Amino acid sequence: MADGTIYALASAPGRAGVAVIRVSGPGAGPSVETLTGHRRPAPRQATLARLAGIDEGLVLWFPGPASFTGEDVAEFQVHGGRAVVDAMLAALAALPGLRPAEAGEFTRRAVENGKLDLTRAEAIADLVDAQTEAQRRQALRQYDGALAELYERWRADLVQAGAWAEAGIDFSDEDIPASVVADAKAKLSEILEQIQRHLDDSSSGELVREGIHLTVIGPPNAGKSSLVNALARRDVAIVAETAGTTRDVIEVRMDLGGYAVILADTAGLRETEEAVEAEGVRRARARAKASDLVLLLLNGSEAQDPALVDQADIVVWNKADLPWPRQRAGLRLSLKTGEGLDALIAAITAKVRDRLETRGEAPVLSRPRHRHALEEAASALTRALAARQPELMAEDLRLATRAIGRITGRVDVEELLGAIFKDFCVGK
Ligand SMILES: Nc1nc2c(ncn2[C@@H]2O[C@H](COP(=O)(O)OP(=O)(O)OP(=O)(O)O)[C@@H](O)[C@H]2O)c(=O)[nH]1
Ligand SMILES: [Mg+2]
Repeated sequence: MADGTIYALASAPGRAGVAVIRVSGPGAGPSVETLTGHRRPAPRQATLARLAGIDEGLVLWFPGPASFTGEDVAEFQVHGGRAVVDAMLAALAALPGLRPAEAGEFTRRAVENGKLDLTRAEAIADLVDAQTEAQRRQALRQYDGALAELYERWRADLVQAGAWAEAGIDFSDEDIPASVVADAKAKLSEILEQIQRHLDDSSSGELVREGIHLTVIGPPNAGKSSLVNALARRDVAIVAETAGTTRDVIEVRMDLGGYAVILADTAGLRETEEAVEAEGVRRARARAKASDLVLLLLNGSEAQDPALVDQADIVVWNKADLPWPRQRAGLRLSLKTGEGLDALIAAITAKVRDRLETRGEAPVLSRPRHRHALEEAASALTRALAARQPELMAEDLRLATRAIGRITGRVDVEELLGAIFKDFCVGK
C-alpha cells in the first residue's frame, strides 16, 4: 500500500514552455506551504506564486480524496527549463517524508484508493502511448469505462445466476421450483456466449493497440523495397537493379490513415541454390504466414507466377510505366512515376479498417491480459454448465467469477499491480 509522499516531473523531460511537477501524499500540503511561503491556496484553483526563489509558477492544490490519486495532491506548473525543474525537484527532495515516485506510482495509488479500476488505469497508459488516432480513440473509450462496465456486468450476472443455480440444486427436494435452476443455467449459457463472441473478435482491439502486420511479398525485383520506402516515406530498404537484393525481413512502423501498421519488406520469392538468399525466402514466407495482411507485388511488364495470388489480401502490379504484355487484374502502380500510389494507399487503408473495425461500437478486447482471463472464465463456465454435482458447479462458477474480477481488479489486486505498473512512466 501507499507509503509516504511521492513527487515527480509529470511532463516530458527537456526544454519546454511549461513543466508540471506533481506531489501526492500527506506531505503535499506542507510542500505547497514551504515552497510558496504561504498557506495552502483555495482547492482546485490556479494560484500564481513565487516558489522558494526558484521560479514563479502556478500552484494547484487538490485536497484528498477529490484528487487523481485520492490523496492530497499538489501540482506546480513552472517554466520548463532544465535548471528550473532540477531546482524544484531538489527543493522537494529536501522536504521531510518526500521521495521520488516510481514508474506508474501515481496511477497505482489511484487504483489502490478506488479512484480507477485496472482497465481504466491501463487505458491511461495507452493514452500516453497512443501514436495513432485509432489507438487514441480505443484508449479513450476504455478510459471512459466501456470495458470495465462490460466485465463488471458479466461478473455481477455470474454471481447472481450462480447463486440461484447453486441454491436450486442444493435444495432440489424442497420448495424451489425446478425452473429456477433451468432459468439460471440459461442465463449462464447466455453469458458464456457473450464472452465467446467478445473473444472471437479476431483480435481487432489488440491489433489497434499493438499495430497490424502488413507484409509485402512478391518475386525478386518487382519493386517491393521501393514500395516499402514509398509507403514509409523513408529510405528504409535498399533498392537495386539486381534481383535478390533484399534478404532480411525489414520492418518499419508507420501510421496509415490513423492506424498503427508494422510494414515488412521481404526477400523476393524464388527457387535458389544460394544459401543466404534461400534463408531470406524462408523468412519471407514465414513472415507472410504470421501477418495480418499480405500484399503481393508483381511486375506487370514480365511473365509472373499465378500461384502467389492465392496467398495475398491485396494484389498490385508495378512498373506501369513500362510496356505490359497484357492487361492485369488488380491495382496498377508505377513506383517510378508515382501513378496509382494514392489509390494503393487508399486500398490498403480500407483493408486495414475492414480488419480492425468489424464490430462497430461494442467495446473491444484490447490486451492479452484480458484475453487470458476471459478464456479462463469461459472454460470454467463451460465446465460449470456441464457439471452434475452442485459442489463442482459452484467451484467452477467461483473460478469463472474470479477470472473476470481479475481484469478490473476486483480480486487478487496486489499480485497484479506490480506487473501492470512497471510499464508506466514516472510521473503518471
Ligand atoms: N521502371 C520501373 N522500375 C521500377 C519501378 N519500381 C521499382 N523499379 C526498379 O526495379 C528495381 C528493383 O526494385 P526493388 O525495389 O529493389 O525490388 P525488390 O522487389 O525489392 O527486389 P528484391 O529485393 O531483389 O526482391 C530497381 O532498379 C527499381 O528502381 C517502377 O515502377 N518502374
Ligand atoms: Mg527488395
